Amino acid sequence: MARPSRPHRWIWSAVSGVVAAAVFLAVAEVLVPLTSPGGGPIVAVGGFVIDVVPRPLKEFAISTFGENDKPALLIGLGLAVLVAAALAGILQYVRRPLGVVLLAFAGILSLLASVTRAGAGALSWIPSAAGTLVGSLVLILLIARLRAWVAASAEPVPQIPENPAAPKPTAAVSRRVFFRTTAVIGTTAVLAGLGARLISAATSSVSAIRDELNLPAPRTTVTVPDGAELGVDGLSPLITPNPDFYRVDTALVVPTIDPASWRLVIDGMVDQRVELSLDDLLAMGLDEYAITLTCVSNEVGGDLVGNAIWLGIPVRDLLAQAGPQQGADMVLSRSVDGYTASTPLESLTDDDLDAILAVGMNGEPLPAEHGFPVRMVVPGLYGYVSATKWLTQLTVTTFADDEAYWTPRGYSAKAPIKMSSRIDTPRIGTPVSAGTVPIAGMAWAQTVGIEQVEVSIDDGEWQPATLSAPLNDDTWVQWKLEWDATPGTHYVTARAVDADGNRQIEERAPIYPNGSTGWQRLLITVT
Ligand SMILES: Nc1nc2c(c(=O)[nH]1)N[C@H]1C(S)=C(S)[C@@H](COP(=O)(O)O)O[C@H]1N2
Ligand SMILES: [Mo]
Repeated sequence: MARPSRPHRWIWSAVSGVVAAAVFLAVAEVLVPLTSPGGGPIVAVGGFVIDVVPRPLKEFAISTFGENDKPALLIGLGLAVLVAAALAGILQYVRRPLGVVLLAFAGILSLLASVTRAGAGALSWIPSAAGTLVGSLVLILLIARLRAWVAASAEPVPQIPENPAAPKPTAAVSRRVFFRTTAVIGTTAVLAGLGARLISAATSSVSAIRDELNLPAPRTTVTVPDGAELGVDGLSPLITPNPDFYRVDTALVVPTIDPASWRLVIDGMVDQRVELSLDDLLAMGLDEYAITLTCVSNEVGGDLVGNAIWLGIPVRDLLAQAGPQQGADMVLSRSVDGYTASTPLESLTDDDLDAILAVGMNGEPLPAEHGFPVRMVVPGLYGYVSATKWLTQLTVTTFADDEAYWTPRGYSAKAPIKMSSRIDTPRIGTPVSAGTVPIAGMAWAQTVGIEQVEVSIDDGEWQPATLSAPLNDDTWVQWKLEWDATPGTHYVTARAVDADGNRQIEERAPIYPNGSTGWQRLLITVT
């Protein structure tokens, strides 16, 4: 029996650290459903990271990973935990009790993230605290066993036991003890952690409740006019199906809200604080509204824009119940996860603007990722200043006194959507055959409407495109132009004009701080 060589000791101490971290997470996972239903240490730390990462990094994450930005964050976080855990094991081996100190430090960070999270309860500290305690004990135990094994390996292998009654543990025995302890604890942690996860997923009944929720029929519906779809291959549909609708938010896990206990509070500078249940809201009567939602992070030509038929109630009717007071100029809408948006009060009280609280999206209750049970949608304002999902509070206030989630992060407090147009087909990198090729796309100027879209080939004369029949001024329209494509490479550029006669801005602007501008220009190969 050889003494474990140095690399082996590094490896087994690192493994001990990883097992201790697994125990930490498993203990936390088991306790989360009992103590902090909003989510445990992983969600809290992930949420904390999302809130503190510098803006450019967040933009990089959205542009690199898109809709997968959250899985990417979780994988990154997982790798960081793995490295720190291995390090804690090695530290504990070479210099007791440094490994436990590192683990406790991580535990305190996760505890702080857990208790400061929006929606944290009085018991939210328990999973982190218990995980730290049990994880530390496991780390101490495993490293002690590893040391015993290493020490036993240093002894010469006894040929004839001098005192058979009390044999010293041999290297083989200590090795077995270490492996067995590590394997039993590691397996138990993985099974307990996964089991707790599965049970809580199976018993979280909100998706079942959502499936069964029967929303009242709308009093008025949206009529799609003839000619609203141009029927060009590769062109986005007029109404974006829910599964294809872009998703942007800071929520690492989608908040789950039981509609039976959901309340909307309207407070702040109001004559009377109002509190409504979902039934109160539904009893006000529902109507359908077609509104195109756009994200401030949408680059020229990007896909962070979608159009839905929302089922909802005008915000102005709700605000009227509370009575906004003189001097107020902003409504801070708040989500259950702490996210906030600042919307000009006048946009929400304007009789001619369909700012709504939506409960339905394209014929079904709001999908969980899109804000179930209630979200806000305001035509003409970027999502980050208007479209709060998982809504729970509307506070009437002023821009001078309050700011929303993105404001201290540098984005404008007020942000109307900028008119834009997009080429959906042909696509860059997908050559087309010479002959008649439809060029087609979408254009939007919410609240004003699109008057015209023009296309230029190889920077030549601007040609008017055919527009689809608009649903209303708050939604995008489709456009197309038949192009007599000749072999070679060609630049295709599109620009829009709104119903007020304003032309889409040519100058390129980045999404920061209040939305991109510029004309989309594609190089297309014709064969
Ligand atoms: N609670 C919450 N609501 C939110 C956000 C968020 O991060 N949290 N993001 C906003 C942004 S930036 C946009 S563009 C829209 C996107 O809505 P969608 O995900 O339904 O497309 O939601 C808005 N509402
Ligand atoms: Mo957004």
